[in-house]
Amino acid sequence: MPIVDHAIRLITCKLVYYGPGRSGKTTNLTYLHSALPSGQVGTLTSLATRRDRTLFFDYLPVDLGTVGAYKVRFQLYTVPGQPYYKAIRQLVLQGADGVAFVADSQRHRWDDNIESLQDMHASLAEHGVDARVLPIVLQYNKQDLPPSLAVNVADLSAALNFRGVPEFAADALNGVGVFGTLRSIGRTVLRRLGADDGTPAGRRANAALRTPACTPALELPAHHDTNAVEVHHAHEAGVAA
Ligand SMILES: Nc1nc2c(ncn2[C@@H]2O[C@H](COP(=O)(O)OP(=O)(O)OP(=O)(O)O)[C@@H](O)[C@H]2O)c(=O)[nH]1
Ligand SMILES: [Mg+2]
Repeated sequence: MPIVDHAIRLITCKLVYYGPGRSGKTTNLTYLHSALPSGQVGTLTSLATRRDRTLFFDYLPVDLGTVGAYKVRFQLYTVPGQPYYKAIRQLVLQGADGVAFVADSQRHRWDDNIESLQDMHASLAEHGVDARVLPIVLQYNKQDLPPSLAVNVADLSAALNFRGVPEFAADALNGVGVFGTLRSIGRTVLRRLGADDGTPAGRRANAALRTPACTPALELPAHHDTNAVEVHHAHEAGVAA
């Protein structure tokens, strides 16, 4: 659940980039760190092996404007994708308000994507999180590679997107689809926060976020995403950019 601090009017949300090893999770954060204005982005903390594999996690705080009178901060984490870091993945995933699943489009990674998605669902279930209500977006990364090496978006979607969540074609190395992915997951998380969860505390806490004027409009430079392809708009209807 996002943390809403009414005293300093700050909403903090945890977003986790999940996916198989070497799919490009760290590359997403590296791009965001280099492309966002310094006032919006904090220090990128990476705990990596000598060969640049994520060892524990990467962490990047980003401020993405305001919703109503509240400042919005996203704490972005990546999990280590290598199979034997399962316990660390579970730790990092705990308490996530939303997940960006970064799939590797390379043909030889087909099974790894499916396995990683299953692994994520199993971890969520183990912690009592209903994956059907947790905001998730899919990113099909490395779409810059030629068709001889990369699976096309339609086939990836058919295999991975059984929930019909928002999905993005990406080339994270060059930033294509990176902001689109973050904007989409961020908006979904904030909309969920603004939704009436039925509890008195939830109603009080979220009232400020439920007016039409508070439609989440996250401050991310649009021009970086001109080549981005959002494949579906399943959960995006009626939401301002
Ligand atoms: N061609 C291409 N290469 C990419 C893309 N994104 C990432 N890579 C490369 O893929 C490799 C792995 O990227 P990382 O971002 O370290 O992958 P990761 O998912 O963080 O990997 P783990 O930390 O081991 O889980 C690096 O060599 C990147 O340069 C992309 O969109 N296209
Ligand atoms: Mg990594």
